[in-house]
Amino acid sequence: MSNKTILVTGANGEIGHGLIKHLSECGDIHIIAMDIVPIDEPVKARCHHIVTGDILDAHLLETLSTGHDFDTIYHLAALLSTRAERQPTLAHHVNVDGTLNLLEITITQSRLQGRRIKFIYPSSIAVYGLPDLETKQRSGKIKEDQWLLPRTMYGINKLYNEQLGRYYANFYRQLDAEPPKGQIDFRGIRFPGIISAVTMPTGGTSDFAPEMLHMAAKNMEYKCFVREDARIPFMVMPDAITALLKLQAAPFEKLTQAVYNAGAFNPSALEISQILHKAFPNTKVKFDLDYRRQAIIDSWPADVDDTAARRDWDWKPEFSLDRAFSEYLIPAVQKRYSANSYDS
Ligand code: AKB
Repeated sequence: MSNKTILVTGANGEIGHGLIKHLSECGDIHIIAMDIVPIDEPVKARCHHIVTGDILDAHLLETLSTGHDFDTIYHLAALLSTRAERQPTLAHHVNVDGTLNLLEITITQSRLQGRRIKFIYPSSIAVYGLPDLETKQRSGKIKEDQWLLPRTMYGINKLYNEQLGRYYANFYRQLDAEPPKGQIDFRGIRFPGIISAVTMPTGGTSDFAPEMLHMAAKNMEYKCFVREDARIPFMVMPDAITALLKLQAAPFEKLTQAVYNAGAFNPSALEISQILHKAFPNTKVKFDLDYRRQAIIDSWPADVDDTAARRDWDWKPEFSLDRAFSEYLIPAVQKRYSANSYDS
């Protein structure tokens, strides 16, 4: 990967931090980073150009597009599931209209450059909607085309954006005399909950796992908003970054679908608390149910079938549940929160 120009939206978010760190270590890549809030200094230092602005500002995006030739766009900016339930109209604007704006500049770029531009999109297990707990327990690993009945605004936005991506890649302006076919190479991953040792997520419903980890490491009691038996798939941030980079690098001809599941492990909330208890004996987790957030978790699959990703672009998580905690999460948070080394 040399002399490429990559645009990352939502650059200051959890995935943005890890992705930009990795991209900046990969060689001669020009990273253009955009976020609605000022980008943190360490991330900024790794980028060639920084834009503080809103993806809803189409004019700003057009100006940005005029000044750069993008090879790939990682569109990470989004309002996550819990936040989106509290502000559904705003979520729809940011998640859908923002994505539409990005797809529009991608089409313009492909026309100007006369080639296909990659659009890498983090979708989510929130696109699924199991009707009840019994069905969830019975259904096992969910395939990409099953239970696409999301019950959250965020899940609806993600599912619709996947369709938008397919449309822009295959059918954009299909009634034109010469439709500009195949100019966007849209590739998506339906991510499970992601756990990072470095950053704390905000606004998600899968946040109970990373919150439990960071609170245990800080020796503080955690009120867990889901039941002990709550179970959804998770992966650690390094694997999420690997997945994005592998999907980006995969040859076009090998991809048999636009959007892929990618799994790693799927512990219950109780199992996570037990692992943490072994590492941090003072861990105090109080299961204090928020039945409305639990209902969202109950509608998400207990596990996903990622056969297609394994076959098409060689997806294989490096971290199993055991390795995730023993080799990455626990040592990293221990280091992070060791005496005087943190401020929150
Ligand atoms: C959320 O909880 O909203 C996200 C997700 C599972 O996409 N982490």
